[in-house]
Amino acid sequence: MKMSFRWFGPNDPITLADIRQVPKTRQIVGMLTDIPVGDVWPLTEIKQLRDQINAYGFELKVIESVNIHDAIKTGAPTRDRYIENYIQTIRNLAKVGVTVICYNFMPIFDWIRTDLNYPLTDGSQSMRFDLSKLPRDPQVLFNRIKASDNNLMLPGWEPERLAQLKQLFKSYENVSESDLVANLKYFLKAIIPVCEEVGIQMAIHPDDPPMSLFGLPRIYKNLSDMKRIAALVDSPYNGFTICTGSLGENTANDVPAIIREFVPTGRVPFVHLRNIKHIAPNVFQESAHESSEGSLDMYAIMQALHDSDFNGYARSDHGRNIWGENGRPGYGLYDRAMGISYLNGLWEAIQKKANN
Ligand SMILES: [Mn+2]
Repeated sequence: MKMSFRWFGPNDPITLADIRQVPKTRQIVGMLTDIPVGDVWPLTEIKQLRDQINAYGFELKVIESVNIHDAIKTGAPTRDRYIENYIQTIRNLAKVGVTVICYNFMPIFDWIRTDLNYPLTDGSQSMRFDLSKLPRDPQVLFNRIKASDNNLMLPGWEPERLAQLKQLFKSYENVSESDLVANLKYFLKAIIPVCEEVGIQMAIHPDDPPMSLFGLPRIYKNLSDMKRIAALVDSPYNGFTICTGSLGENTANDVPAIIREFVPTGRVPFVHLRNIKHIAPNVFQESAHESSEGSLDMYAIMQALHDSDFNGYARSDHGRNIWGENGRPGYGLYDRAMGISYLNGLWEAIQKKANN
């Protein structure tokens, strides 16, 4: 397991010098934040990013995310142009040594929470989802999210794109779940041969939360969805990100079992490790990583990864805002760093026990 840390580039209040002090973490999960969704990522900018990251002794092997234009997801006539752009971005990323691209195929919103700075009883703040608090009008949710982003760009909530929210929703009006699957297949059929050629594994991220909201279709919610996606293009380059939090948000999902079934297939190059606490049906909040703090058994999850010989990239996922840090919701420094130490501790113990 190669532990990594997600970094949002030079505008991230967390610096590479900060991250360098997190033990046993030598990978940066990077992205370019200033490229409009659908445009080609220029090679010069990618090289610049890699050089910045290398200068601090980190590797850049994983990109999260290269987001997918809605024309591809809706199957609009313009999609081929955006797929061509995506292929060029894949080629450019391969040139600097990237081997994994995390992406998602969620309509309009990358992820949804109803509260980004929910006060926990210990004085920290975390993200929370409560279905009963979801406004009927997505614009109201967007305004609420914008108002609580601590003035930091939130991935997947780009104001330029979401300014056209009504129009975006209209473009999905006739897109059913099976249409969305067919559109994913069309996209994968076009890009996976290039991925095979240049050695980049695609890793789709689960829907977050794994349920339909605002009437939008969702296609990566559970194990059977994974089997369906895997069969669309039968190639190890058509891979998955297993996000323990996103999948764990549905209590019916057995996350260690999903790991045990899918990691041995070689289709999982990237894992997001976080805990969530179920409060009531359709109400959860993001907790500290420790098993005792949430509803997921992180020890069982790490054991499942170990037993499946997981050798890919992992990162601690969303943390709380603690110790007065006013960071990007989910992406502060302190709690993610503590999460890494905990996860590395579990991993070391599991490894030593197995080798005895
Ligand atoms: Mn995730």
